[in-house]
Amino acid sequence: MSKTIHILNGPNLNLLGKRQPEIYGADTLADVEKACAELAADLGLSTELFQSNHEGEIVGQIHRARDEAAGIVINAGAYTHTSVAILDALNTFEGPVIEVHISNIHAREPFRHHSYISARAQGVIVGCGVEGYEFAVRRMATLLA
Ligand code: CA2
Repeated sequence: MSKTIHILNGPNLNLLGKRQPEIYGADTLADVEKACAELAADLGLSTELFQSNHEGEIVGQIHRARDEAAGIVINAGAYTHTSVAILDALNTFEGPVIEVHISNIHAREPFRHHSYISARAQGVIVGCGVEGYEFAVRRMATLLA
């Protein structure tokens, strides 16, 4: 059976492609899911995409990933900048973690410059648009090989 990568998305990312295309682009989360699944299949992996607007649900999904996923790709949205709970959950996961941000958080407001998740991540991809998710899947294939 192929190894599974969980691709976790935080609050408001369900609106991808529907609002603020000047910041987040025109692709929807369903487009991201399809592109990542196709790429993962080419690399001998599978993906499962999850999105929630609730911090506790993201923590719960990280707990499920402990049994179900070989690696985690995470864009925690605004929780990136606030959530010790998500960092603590990621610290219970044994596989690699790659953090993704669609926008360049370092070129935006100062409160977006700090990420709690980066302390746990093997890699961080920012400012590459939704293509960053595919870069993360590719990197995950290297880390899991
Ligand atoms: O650049 C990113 O990927 C962010 O994680 C996106 C978060 C933001 O709070 C982080 O600082 C950076 C916001 C997600 C909002 O997603 C939307 C997508 C489309 C339309 C409206 C919101």
